[in-house]
Amino acid sequence: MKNQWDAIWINADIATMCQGQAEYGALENSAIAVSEGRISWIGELVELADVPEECAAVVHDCAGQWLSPGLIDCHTHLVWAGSRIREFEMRLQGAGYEQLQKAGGGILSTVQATRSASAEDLFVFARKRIARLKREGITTLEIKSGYGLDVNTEVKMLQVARRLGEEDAHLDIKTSFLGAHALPPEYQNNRQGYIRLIVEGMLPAVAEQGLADAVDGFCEGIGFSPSEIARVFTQARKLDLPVKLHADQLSSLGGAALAAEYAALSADHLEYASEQGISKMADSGTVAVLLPGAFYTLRETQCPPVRLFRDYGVVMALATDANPGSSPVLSLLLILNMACTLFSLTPEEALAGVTRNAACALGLAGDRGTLEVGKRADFALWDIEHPAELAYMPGANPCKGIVKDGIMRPLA
Ligand code: DI6
Ligand code: FE
Repeated sequence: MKNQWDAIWINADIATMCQGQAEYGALENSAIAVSEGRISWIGELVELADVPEECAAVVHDCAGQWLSPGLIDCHTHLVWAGSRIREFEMRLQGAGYEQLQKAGGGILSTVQATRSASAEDLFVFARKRIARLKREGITTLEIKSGYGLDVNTEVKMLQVARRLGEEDAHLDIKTSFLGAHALPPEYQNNRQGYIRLIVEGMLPAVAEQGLADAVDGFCEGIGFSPSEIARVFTQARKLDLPVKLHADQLSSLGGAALAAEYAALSADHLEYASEQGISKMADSGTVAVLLPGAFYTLRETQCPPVRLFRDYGVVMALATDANPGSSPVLSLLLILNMACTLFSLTPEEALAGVTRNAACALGLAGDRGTLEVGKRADFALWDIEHPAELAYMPGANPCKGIVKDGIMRPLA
């Protein structure tokens, strides 16, 4: 059939990231065809039934470049106002992250600025950050609320995150409601009251307006206890929202096990996760999202238990954790490098962490994260000799283009 496909990319080496095949699921001298935004054919060029011009309406010659699935940043806090530069300087002079938080700085200083900012300002600030991330081949990202801590500002943040996705044809955005991020100043002596506000006020409002794709929490000494998070998660599940958790980042509170009990999509950070918690994550299929940008910024010394994740078959994803305090990182490729250098992931594990496994962490594995027939035609083009280079040379940015929903998009 002539022109059975909308477009085809030929002369590419393709890291499909499909499991159980060659390293990186690699196909050399290959082609990928798309129709109506989905992958309709993928294989070696010699297997094409006809010359490319007869197969598809548009032919793109990749001239030997590599293709990979569009990258996915599955954990960010990209919507915020204000500046934490002073805090950065104070930390360099020895102040601790937890100490600054307890003194009313840290997350709470961003809360104050975010409450005061207009939705329009928040949108403009976040769009600029996203433009930087996108240059490195990102086609899907997640954004959390959590700098509002009152009903109106949490709703405002999530509306901004939704609008960022709606107004950008090159990018899909998933949102997470993170009301349980910190105790706001007006509830300093009323923890139970704040949890009640989340459960009875914020969650129903967010669910009713369809503003969140998942519910997150910060289970930590400076955040919320496992029993407080459990109340939030119970309500989330009642409202049919999946959960995820900032777990065991700075101390071992049993966050990994708690996340698993609620069949969380992911548990994130996990430096202090216990073997028992990891075993439960394996049973519940909860993804371990590792965030080396926060580990690096806070000069942590305890690495996440990568060997145990491998032994138990817990899938590992990677993300920037882009936020103004603990991970002011706007490069996902730098995160690949950090994951290899700091946490000893292999470059292949690192790339799987921002493609196949990041899709799992967002509940999108059936739709994206690997290049195979039927999945979304989201991919990135790279000027590299081998996919390991994506983790090898921070700052190099070899991204030459993005295809989103089957359409070539110029790099910003
Ligand atoms: N863990 C983090 O790494 C960020 N939030 C969280 O729960 C930090 C957010 C911030 O410092 O502004
Ligand atoms: Fe985070």
